[in-house]
Amino acid sequence: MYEQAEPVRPPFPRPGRSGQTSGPPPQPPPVRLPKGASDQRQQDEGTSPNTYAKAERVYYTIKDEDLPPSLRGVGRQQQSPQGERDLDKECSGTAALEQRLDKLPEEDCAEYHSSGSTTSGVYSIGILPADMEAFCDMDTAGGGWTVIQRRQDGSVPFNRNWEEYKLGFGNKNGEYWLGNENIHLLTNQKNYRMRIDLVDWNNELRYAEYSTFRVSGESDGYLLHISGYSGTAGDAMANKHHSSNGQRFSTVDRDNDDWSGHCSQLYGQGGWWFENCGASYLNGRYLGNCGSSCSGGQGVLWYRWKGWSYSLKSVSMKIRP
Ligand SMILES: [Ca+2]
Repeated sequence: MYEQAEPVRPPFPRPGRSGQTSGPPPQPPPVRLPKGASDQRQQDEGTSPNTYAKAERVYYTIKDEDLPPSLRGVGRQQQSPQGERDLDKECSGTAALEQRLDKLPEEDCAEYHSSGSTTSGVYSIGILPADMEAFCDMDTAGGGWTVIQRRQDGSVPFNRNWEEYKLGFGNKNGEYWLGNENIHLLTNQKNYRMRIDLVDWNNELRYAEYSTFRVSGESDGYLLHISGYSGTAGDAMANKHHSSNGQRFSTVDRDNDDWSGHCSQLYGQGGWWFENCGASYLNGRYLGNCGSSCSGGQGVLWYRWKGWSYSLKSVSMKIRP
Protein backbone atom coordinates (compact mmCIF):
# COMPACT_ATOMS: atom_id res chain seq x y z
CA MET A 1 0.00 0.00 0.00
CA TYR A 2 1.07 3.55 -0.18
CA GLU A 3 3.79 4.60 2.23
CA GLN A 4 1.76 4.28 5.46
CA ALA A 5 -0.65 1.73 6.74
CA GLU A 6 -3.99 2.78 5.35
CA PRO A 7 -7.45 1.41 5.89
CA VAL A 8 -8.39 -1.10 3.27
CA ARG A 9 -10.35 0.70 0.61
CA PRO A 10 -12.68 -0.86 -1.87
CA PRO A 11 -10.96 -1.59 -5.14
CA PHE A 12 -11.29 1.06 -7.76
CA PRO A 13 -13.57 -0.37 -10.42
CA ARG A 14 -11.74 -1.98 -13.27
CA PRO A 15 -11.66 0.43 -16.16
CA GLY A 16 -14.37 -0.24 -18.64
CA ARG A 17 -15.03 1.66 -21.81
CA SER A 18 -15.98 4.75 -19.86
CA GLY A 19 -12.76 4.64 -17.86
CA GLN A 20 -10.53 4.37 -20.87
CA THR A 21 -9.72 6.94 -23.40
CA SER A 22 -11.60 6.80 -26.62
CA GLY A 23 -9.92 6.79 -29.95
CA PRO A 24 -6.24 7.07 -30.69
CA PRO A 25 -4.10 9.57 -28.79
CA PRO A 26 -3.84 12.98 -30.45
CA GLN A 27 -1.12 13.23 -33.01
CA PRO A 28 1.70 15.65 -32.26
CA PRO A 29 2.05 18.57 -34.63
CA PRO A 30 4.80 18.48 -37.23
CA VAL A 31 8.22 19.18 -35.82
CA ARG A 32 9.40 22.71 -36.15
CA LEU A 33 12.88 23.52 -35.07
CA PRO A 34 12.77 26.71 -33.04
CA LYS A 35 13.86 29.69 -35.01
CA GLY A 36 17.59 29.87 -35.35
CA ALA A 37 18.18 26.18 -34.78
CA SER A 38 18.87 25.28 -38.39
CA ASP A 39 20.70 28.53 -39.05
CA GLN A 40 23.00 27.81 -36.17
CA ARG A 41 23.82 24.40 -37.51
CA GLN A 42 24.55 25.71 -40.95
CA GLN A 43 27.05 28.08 -39.46
CA ASP A 44 29.01 25.24 -37.93
CA GLU A 45 32.47 25.18 -39.37
CA GLY A 46 34.39 21.99 -39.60
CA THR A 47 33.04 18.72 -38.36
CA SER A 48 31.50 18.62 -34.90
CA PRO A 49 31.76 15.57 -32.63
CA ASN A 50 28.03 15.10 -33.23
CA THR A 51 28.69 14.51 -36.89
CA TYR A 52 31.01 11.64 -36.08
CA ALA A 53 28.46 10.15 -33.70
CA LYS A 54 25.80 10.41 -36.35
CA ALA A 55 28.13 8.96 -38.98
CA GLU A 56 28.65 5.99 -36.72
CA ARG A 57 24.91 5.45 -36.42
CA VAL A 58 24.50 5.59 -40.16
CA TYR A 59 27.45 3.31 -40.72
CA TYR A 60 26.12 0.65 -38.42
CA THR A 61 22.47 0.80 -39.24
CA ILE A 62 21.76 1.78 -42.82
CA LYS A 63 21.89 -0.97 -45.35
CA ASP A 64 23.10 -0.23 -48.81
CA GLU A 65 19.78 -1.11 -50.38
CA ASP A 66 18.03 1.45 -48.14
CA LEU A 67 20.06 4.29 -49.60
CA PRO A 68 19.21 6.21 -52.74
CA PRO A 69 21.30 4.95 -55.69
CA SER A 70 23.59 7.99 -55.49
CA LEU A 71 24.68 7.07 -51.97
CA ARG A 72 25.10 3.34 -52.34
CA GLY A 73 28.61 2.19 -51.63
CA VAL A 74 29.45 5.27 -49.57
CA GLY A 75 31.71 4.31 -46.70
CA ARG A 76 33.30 1.43 -48.57
CA GLN A 77 36.44 1.72 -50.54
CA GLN A 78 35.41 2.28 -54.09
CA GLN A 79 37.59 0.66 -56.66
CA SER A 80 38.04 1.50 -60.26
CA PRO A 81 37.83 -1.41 -62.71
CA GLN A 82 41.63 -1.51 -62.61
CA GLY A 83 41.59 -2.04 -58.86
CA GLU A 84 42.75 1.49 -57.97
CA ARG A 85 40.75 3.81 -55.74
CA ASP A 86 38.76 6.44 -57.59
CA LEU A 87 39.38 9.47 -55.34
CA ASP A 88 37.05 11.78 -57.25
CA LYS A 89 34.21 9.37 -56.77
CA GLU A 90 35.04 8.84 -53.12
CA CYS A 91 35.07 12.56 -52.42
CA SER A 92 31.71 13.18 -54.02
CA GLY A 93 30.31 10.23 -52.09
CA THR A 94 31.63 11.62 -48.83
CA ALA A 95 30.08 15.01 -49.53
CA ALA A 96 26.75 13.35 -50.18
CA LEU A 97 27.03 11.44 -46.94
CA GLU A 98 27.83 14.61 -45.02
CA GLN A 99 24.78 16.29 -46.54
CA ARG A 100 22.70 13.38 -45.42
CA LEU A 101 24.18 13.48 -41.91
CA ASP A 102 23.44 17.18 -41.64
CA LYS A 103 19.76 16.41 -42.03
CA LEU A 104 19.74 13.78 -39.27
CA PRO A 105 18.33 14.84 -35.93
CA GLU A 106 20.50 15.07 -32.82
CA GLU A 107 20.46 12.26 -30.29
CA ASP A 108 18.91 14.30 -27.51
CA CYS A 109 18.12 17.82 -26.34
CA ALA A 110 21.53 18.20 -24.71
CA GLU A 111 23.15 17.91 -28.14
CA TYR A 112 20.78 20.48 -29.61
CA HIS A 113 21.64 22.75 -26.71
CA SER A 114 25.36 22.36 -27.20
CA SER A 115 24.86 23.02 -30.93
CA GLY A 116 23.41 26.40 -30.03
CA SER A 117 19.68 25.67 -30.02
CA THR A 118 18.59 27.31 -26.81
CA THR A 119 14.87 27.75 -27.43
CA SER A 120 12.53 25.37 -25.65
CA GLY A 121 10.23 23.50 -28.01
CA VAL A 122 9.60 20.24 -29.83
CA TYR A 123 12.62 18.74 -31.58
CA SER A 124 13.34 15.59 -33.57
CA ILE A 125 15.37 13.11 -31.58
CA GLY A 126 17.39 10.59 -33.55
CA ILE A 127 17.18 7.35 -31.64
CA LEU A 128 17.25 4.20 -33.68
CA PRO A 129 15.42 2.19 -34.79
CA ALA A 130 12.86 4.99 -35.14
CA ASP A 131 13.30 8.70 -34.76
CA MET A 132 10.97 10.43 -32.34
CA GLU A 133 10.00 13.87 -31.19
CA ALA A 134 10.38 15.27 -27.71
CA PHE A 135 10.01 18.59 -25.98
CA CYS A 136 13.38 20.11 -25.14
CA ASP A 137 13.49 22.18 -21.98
CA MET A 138 16.25 24.68 -22.72
CA ASP A 139 15.43 26.94 -19.75
CA THR A 140 15.46 24.88 -16.55
CA ALA A 141 18.73 24.41 -14.66
CA GLY A 142 21.04 25.11 -17.60
CA GLY A 143 18.77 23.65 -20.30
CA GLY A 144 19.38 20.68 -22.60
CA TRP A 145 16.74 18.51 -20.91
CA THR A 146 14.82 15.93 -22.92
CA VAL A 147 11.33 15.82 -21.42
CA ILE A 148 10.02 12.27 -21.05
CA GLN A 149 6.82 13.06 -19.15
CA ARG A 150 4.68 16.10 -18.48
CA ARG A 151 1.39 16.84 -16.72
CA GLN A 152 -0.01 20.33 -16.54
CA ASP A 153 -3.74 20.58 -17.25
CA GLY A 154 -5.30 17.13 -17.33
CA SER A 155 -5.95 17.32 -21.07
CA VAL A 156 -4.41 13.89 -21.70
CA PRO A 157 -5.65 10.81 -19.80
CA PHE A 158 -2.86 8.70 -18.30
CA ASN A 159 -5.02 5.66 -17.54
CA ARG A 160 -3.53 3.62 -20.37
CA ASN A 161 -2.50 0.06 -21.01
CA TRP A 162 0.93 -1.54 -21.42
CA GLU A 163 1.11 -1.05 -25.17
CA GLU A 164 0.24 2.65 -24.92
CA TYR A 165 2.86 3.24 -22.23
CA LYS A 166 5.33 1.29 -24.34
CA LEU A 167 4.82 3.40 -27.46
CA GLY A 168 4.05 6.73 -25.79
CA PHE A 169 1.04 9.01 -26.02
CA GLY A 170 -0.12 12.59 -25.70
CA ASN A 171 0.93 15.90 -27.19
CA LYS A 172 4.60 16.91 -27.21
CA ASN A 173 3.64 20.55 -26.69
CA GLY A 174 1.44 19.63 -23.76
CA GLU A 175 0.96 16.53 -21.70
CA TYR A 176 2.64 13.31 -22.76
CA TRP A 177 4.53 10.14 -21.97
CA LEU A 178 7.49 9.65 -24.29
CA GLY A 179 7.07 5.88 -24.27
CA ASN A 180 8.94 3.20 -22.36
CA GLU A 181 10.62 1.91 -25.49
CA ASN A 182 11.89 5.38 -26.38
CA ILE A 183 12.99 6.04 -22.80
CA HIS A 184 14.79 2.71 -22.83
CA LEU A 185 16.58 3.49 -26.10
CA LEU A 186 17.53 6.98 -24.92
CA THR A 187 18.84 6.00 -21.51
CA ASN A 188 20.86 3.11 -22.86
CA GLN A 189 22.87 5.20 -25.30
CA LYS A 190 24.66 7.15 -22.56
CA ASN A 191 24.51 7.83 -18.84
CA TYR A 192 21.63 10.11 -17.94
CA ARG A 193 20.52 11.99 -14.88
CA MET A 194 16.86 12.77 -14.34
CA ARG A 195 15.20 15.86 -12.99
CA ILE A 196 11.62 16.08 -11.82
CA ASP A 197 10.03 19.53 -11.51
CA LEU A 198 6.94 19.75 -9.34
CA VAL A 199 4.48 22.62 -8.86
CA ASP A 200 1.70 22.74 -6.28
CA TRP A 201 -1.55 24.70 -6.42
CA ASN A 202 0.09 27.70 -4.70
CA ASN A 203 2.61 27.70 -7.54
CA GLU A 204 5.41 26.68 -5.25
CA LEU A 205 8.19 24.88 -7.13
CA ARG A 206 10.21 21.96 -5.88
CA TYR A 207 12.49 19.55 -7.68
CA ALA A 208 14.10 16.16 -7.31
CA GLU A 209 17.16 15.14 -9.23
CA TYR A 210 18.69 11.69 -9.62
CA SER A 211 22.23 11.21 -10.84
CA THR A 212 21.39 7.82 -12.35
CA PHE A 213 18.35 7.07 -14.47
CA ARG A 214 18.13 4.15 -16.84
CA VAL A 215 15.31 1.93 -18.06
CA SER A 216 15.92 -1.65 -19.23
CA GLY A 217 14.17 -3.16 -22.23
CA GLU A 218 10.71 -4.67 -22.51
CA SER A 219 12.00 -8.22 -21.86
CA ASP A 220 12.98 -6.95 -18.39
CA GLY A 221 9.65 -5.20 -17.91
CA TYR A 222 11.23 -1.76 -18.47
CA LEU A 223 12.97 -2.15 -15.13
CA LEU A 224 14.09 1.12 -13.57
CA HIS A 225 17.59 1.96 -12.36
CA ILE A 226 17.47 5.13 -10.32
CA SER A 227 19.71 6.51 -7.57
CA GLY A 228 21.61 9.54 -6.37
CA TYR A 229 18.90 11.90 -5.10
CA SER A 230 19.41 15.60 -4.58
CA GLY A 231 16.85 18.41 -4.52
CA THR A 232 14.11 20.13 -2.55
CA ALA A 233 11.08 17.88 -3.01
CA GLY A 234 12.30 14.92 -0.99
CA ASP A 235 13.35 11.55 -2.31
CA ALA A 236 10.18 9.68 -3.22
CA MET A 237 11.68 7.35 -5.82
CA ALA A 238 14.90 5.93 -4.42
CA ASN A 239 14.71 6.23 -0.64
CA LYS A 240 15.43 3.30 1.63
CA HIS A 241 11.81 2.77 2.68
CA HIS A 242 10.03 2.94 -0.63
CA SER A 243 11.98 2.73 -3.83
CA SER A 244 11.16 2.40 -7.48
CA ASN A 245 14.77 1.39 -8.05
CA GLY A 246 14.89 -2.14 -9.43
CA GLN A 247 11.15 -2.21 -10.07
CA ARG A 248 9.60 -3.26 -13.33
CA PHE A 249 6.94 -1.10 -14.93
CA SER A 250 3.30 -1.95 -14.25
CA THR A 251 0.12 -0.90 -15.99
CA VAL A 252 -3.56 -1.55 -15.53
CA ASP A 253 -3.21 -4.67 -17.67
CA ARG A 254 0.15 -5.85 -16.35
CA ASP A 255 0.94 -6.39 -12.69
CA ASN A 256 4.68 -6.30 -12.11
CA ASP A 257 4.49 -4.70 -8.67
CA ASP A 258 5.62 -6.16 -5.33
CA TRP A 259 2.21 -6.05 -3.75
CA SER A 260 -0.17 -8.99 -3.52
CA GLY A 261 -2.76 -6.71 -5.14
CA HIS A 262 -2.49 -4.70 -8.35
CA CYS A 263 -1.36 -1.14 -7.66
CA SER A 264 -2.31 0.32 -11.02
CA GLN A 265 -5.80 -1.15 -10.96
CA LEU A 266 -6.45 0.06 -7.44
CA TYR A 267 -4.81 3.46 -7.83
CA GLY A 268 -5.87 5.47 -10.82
CA GLN A 269 -4.98 2.99 -13.60
CA GLY A 270 -1.79 4.80 -14.56
CA GLY A 271 1.48 3.10 -15.42
CA TRP A 272 4.45 3.37 -13.05
CA TRP A 273 7.36 1.59 -11.44
CA PHE A 274 5.18 0.53 -8.54
CA GLU A 275 6.69 -1.18 -5.58
CA ASN A 276 4.24 -1.78 -2.74
CA CYS A 277 2.94 0.62 -4.07
CA GLY A 278 5.58 3.28 -3.40
CA ALA A 279 5.90 6.96 -2.53
CA SER A 280 5.72 8.50 -5.99
CA TYR A 281 3.16 8.27 -8.76
CA LEU A 282 3.49 10.99 -11.38
CA ASN A 283 1.24 9.16 -13.86
CA GLY A 284 -1.77 9.07 -11.55
CA ARG A 285 -5.05 10.78 -12.35
CA TYR A 286 -5.05 14.52 -12.85
CA LEU A 287 -7.44 15.35 -10.04
CA GLY A 288 -7.03 19.13 -10.03
CA ASN A 289 -7.00 21.34 -6.96
CA CYS A 290 -8.55 19.18 -4.26
CA GLY A 291 -6.08 20.29 -1.61
CA SER A 292 -5.09 17.61 0.85
CA SER A 293 -8.35 15.73 0.52
CA CYS A 294 -7.96 14.23 -2.94
CA SER A 295 -8.90 10.61 -3.32
CA GLY A 296 -5.97 8.78 -1.67
CA GLY A 297 -3.36 7.28 -3.96
CA GLN A 298 -5.21 8.20 -7.14
CA GLY A 299 -3.69 11.54 -8.08
CA VAL A 300 -0.41 12.96 -9.33
CA LEU A 301 1.60 12.09 -6.24
CA TRP A 302 4.90 12.95 -4.64
CA TYR A 303 4.49 11.61 -1.15
CA ARG A 304 7.68 13.07 0.29
CA TRP A 305 6.43 16.58 -0.33
CA LYS A 306 2.64 16.47 -0.21
CA GLY A 307 1.52 13.13 1.08
CA TRP A 308 -0.65 10.83 -0.94
CA SER A 309 -3.91 12.78 -0.90
CA TYR A 310 -2.58 15.82 -2.74
CA SER A 311 -2.59 15.86 -6.53
CA LEU A 312 0.03 18.20 -7.94
CA LYS A 313 -0.72 21.00 -10.40
CA SER A 314 2.10 20.27 -12.78
CA VAL A 315 5.00 17.86 -13.01
CA SER A 316 7.62 17.04 -15.59
CA MET A 317 10.33 14.42 -15.84
CA LYS A 318 13.39 15.24 -17.94
CA ILE A 319 16.77 13.68 -18.60
CA ARG A 320 20.21 14.98 -19.53
CA PRO A 321 23.61 13.31 -19.76
CA1 LIG B 1 0.98 -7.34 -7.56
